[in-house]
Amino acid sequence: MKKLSLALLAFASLVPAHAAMLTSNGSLSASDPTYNRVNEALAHSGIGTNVYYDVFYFHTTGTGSVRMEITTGTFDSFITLYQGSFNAASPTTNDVEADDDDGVGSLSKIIRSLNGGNNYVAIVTSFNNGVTGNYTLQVEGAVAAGTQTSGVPEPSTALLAIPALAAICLRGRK
Ligand SMILES: [Ca+2]
Ligand SMILES: [Ca+2]
Repeated sequence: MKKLSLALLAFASLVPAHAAMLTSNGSLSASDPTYNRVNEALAHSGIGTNVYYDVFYFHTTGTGSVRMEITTGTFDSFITLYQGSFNAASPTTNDVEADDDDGVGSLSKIIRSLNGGNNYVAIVTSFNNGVTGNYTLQVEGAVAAGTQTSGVPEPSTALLAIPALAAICLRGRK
């Protein structure tokens, strides 16, 4: 019993103190703004030239790996990570990484080590133009929900923080 407790304590000390999972159930709809998304090479896409998009803000509470994933979706999703701020009129400014299909099926996932204390913006959109549908976005790591930091026209959809420590422990993720 004592050994088990010590082992748990030792393991718990390896988990980042502020590990959290932010979850948002959202949708791309005809009332969302559109823009010309980037491609995975972070250049202007010649395909997704007029895609609906949603904006999510978060900041890092520590340095470490962060997973940004569309875990459920009714369409071929595309996600882009920006550091600092996002401007739909200049989508190649501040873009850090973009992904089309690294998640399940045609869904998107980015896993990237991020420095603590920075503001980030995740843009959820579609691969093709004119696509609408529901999705779930998860952002997991040393993160906290952020607020709008620049003159982005669309209000941020709320990210809900769900205590993820137990889930992280159970799964033994890094
Ligand atoms: Ca939306
Ligand atoms: Ca995709």
